[in-house]
Amino acid sequence: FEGETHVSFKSPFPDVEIPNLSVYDFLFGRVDPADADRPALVDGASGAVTTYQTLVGQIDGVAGALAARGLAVGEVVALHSPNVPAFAAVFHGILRAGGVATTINALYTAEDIAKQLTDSHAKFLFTVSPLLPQAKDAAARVGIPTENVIVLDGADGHPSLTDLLTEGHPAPEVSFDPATQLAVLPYSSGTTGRPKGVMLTHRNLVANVCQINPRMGIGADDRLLAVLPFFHIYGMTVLLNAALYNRAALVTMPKFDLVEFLSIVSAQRCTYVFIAPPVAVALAKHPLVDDYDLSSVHSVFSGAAPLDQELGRAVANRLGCRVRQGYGMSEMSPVSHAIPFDRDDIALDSVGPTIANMECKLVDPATGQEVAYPAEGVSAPGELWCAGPNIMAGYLGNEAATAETLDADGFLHTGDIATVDAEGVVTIVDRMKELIKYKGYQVPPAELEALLLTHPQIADAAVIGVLDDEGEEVPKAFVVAQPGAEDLDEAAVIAFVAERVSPHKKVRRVEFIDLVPKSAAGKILRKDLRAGEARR
Ligand code: AYL
Repeated sequence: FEGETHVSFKSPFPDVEIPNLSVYDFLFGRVDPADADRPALVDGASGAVTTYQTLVGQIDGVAGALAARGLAVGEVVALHSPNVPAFAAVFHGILRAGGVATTINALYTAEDIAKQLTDSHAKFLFTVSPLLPQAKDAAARVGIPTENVIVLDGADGHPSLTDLLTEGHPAPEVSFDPATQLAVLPYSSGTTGRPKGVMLTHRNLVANVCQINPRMGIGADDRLLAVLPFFHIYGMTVLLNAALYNRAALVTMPKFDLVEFLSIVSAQRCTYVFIAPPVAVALAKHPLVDDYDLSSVHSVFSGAAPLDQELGRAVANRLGCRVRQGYGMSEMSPVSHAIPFDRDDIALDSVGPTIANMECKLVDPATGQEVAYPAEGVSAPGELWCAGPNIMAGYLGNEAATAETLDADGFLHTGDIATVDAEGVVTIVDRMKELIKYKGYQVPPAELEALLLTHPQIADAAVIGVLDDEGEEVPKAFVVAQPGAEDLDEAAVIAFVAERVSPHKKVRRVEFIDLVPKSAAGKILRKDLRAGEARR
């Protein structure tokens, strides 16, 4: 057969060297004295600056305080906070002490938090006072004592970050192998089921910064707008780690609000703005944008969900800046593809070439055959499989899910359908896995389906992502009502879910059906539900 050879494709870029260092040694092992007074973090709202020297002092202090409280190498610490400057000190302090940071979505309910604390075996929980009610509730459920719940900005009965730092413990001497030692445990539902702990090593995180760095064009004079959450892998690697590696400044915003966003970008003279696609809609279309001086911005970078080409172009034209797109997955630390900053010729609806040190293939999900790499033009579509030094070690305590996702040759099966052109530029064309993305956040349908089934008037349910009028993905529930359930309507189903989940996981569309389509093995046939949507 044709196409049996030369089916996998390597990054078009030369391999980069990945130093065998811990994340701390890689980022902060040598801070040039000339960089010590540069701003590392700027609080967007107040303008308060944390310099590199101050940051490193705080990281050491947090590491020392955790070690003094008995944290051992490999133990897990949860970090539950929106983007505030102190996030960086705590995150890197945990890693500096040899701890593993499990970052928790700031939107989560107490139940979501408790699940992650239990699954990850977290010993400490860092949070902020506005999130304390749900954090406290979760900590109590899993038995984390009050003195181990540290509230960054302080709260009665809890240690604060200032308390930890004034104890003045030096950073502990720890030794571990960066290639195997876990650094972080973000949660992702992957291709199927509930959220799982994604085991990323120090090497995974160091590698991904080295792999993307030559393509991002981040310099020490850049001021990056950090509204994308550091608790999610996009913010963690592309903002927190890549920016600090380059001695750039991170301008933090705890949550998105258009007016605040525009004011901060303009007042702080941000140069590089990182967004998910819904923000691009506002930047391209909202009249308010004209009221602000955004001339400092040279680049907008979008990732986490598909960017529409026209929309990307409209942002570039309106702001007079570059627009680029990246693609990846928590399980890849996360970036595998990005349009390089210095390439204006690559279509904006593509995700660019494969980054350095990676190899990919496309596999036809129907036949399991590898799709031939095109001599010219564009390949047939196939599931994107990726291998490289940024691929996770596996899912925590879940060998079955790990084996389903990571094959014996080291390829991660992304669950996304892509094509590749003769130059190696990849375009994501579809998603075959269950996962729904709402504003770039993960929504695992399995979680919503299980919740819907707890409703006494619901006999069966299936959830998929559908596009709303703006072309944004939203969760839709297909519901089979119990016989005689007369007052169960769309509003009732939406309200039932909304009362029990964090806002990004709300069901936003409901359709009543007679039977959920299932395979002989009982698997929901999401393809059939999606095909029904497409026919409307
Ligand atoms: P997770 N286009 C289409 N789908 C995308 C894109 C994109 N550009 N980026 C992410 N996805 C979807 O773990 C895709 O289905 O990581 C993928 O499997 O929350 C899933 O989101 C992974 O969701 C960057 C900046 C990557 C961000 C990221 C995304 C991290 C999101 C590279 O430069």
